[in-house]
Amino acid sequence: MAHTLPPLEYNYDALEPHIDAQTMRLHHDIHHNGYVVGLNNAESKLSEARESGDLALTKHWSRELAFHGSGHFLHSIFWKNMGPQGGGEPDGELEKAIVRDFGSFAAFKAQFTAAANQVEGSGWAILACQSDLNSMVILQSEKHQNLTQWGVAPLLVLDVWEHAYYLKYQNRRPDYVNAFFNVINWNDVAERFNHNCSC
Ligand code: MN3
Repeated sequence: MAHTLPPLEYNYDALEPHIDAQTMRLHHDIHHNGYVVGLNNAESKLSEARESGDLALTKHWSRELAFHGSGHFLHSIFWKNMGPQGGGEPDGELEKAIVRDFGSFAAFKAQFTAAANQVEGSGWAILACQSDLNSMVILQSEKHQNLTQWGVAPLLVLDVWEHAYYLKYQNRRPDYVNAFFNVINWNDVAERFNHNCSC
């Protein structure tokens, strides 16, 4: 079944001044849509290969499947992780788990910020729960699919590809990362935590 671009649940300018409308429009409508098209294409090519029995390009299409699939799934979370009423700090069970696993919200924020700022090239900072450990972990990914652990469920993801911030922030990725904390929709993060984490 073909994947489709999920609509933004707020206006392009809803995250101003932290993330500008032009960046949101290009990022969602063009970049994210590119991953949806790429994922559908990879799935279709693999389906054709199974039918024909010609599996010579399986490595190529598996790489495409991982890259575009991870791009699609991470962006789908990213848009919902943000909102016009965002910012502040989490509460409830999510807050307790953050304090348990990282020491304090401030310590979590410092590590997540460093992870985002130190991604080499294009990638993401990711707060995830690791079901095998019953705990949360902060990961980096390069591109969309490299450097992950198996078994994690992403809860909070921050895109640090240049397309996510360059129009407004140019080379100042740390300013963009700081601004992201003003638009985090902690309710969405808490819902993912309650749904995915047994920890
Ligand atoms: Mn992106």
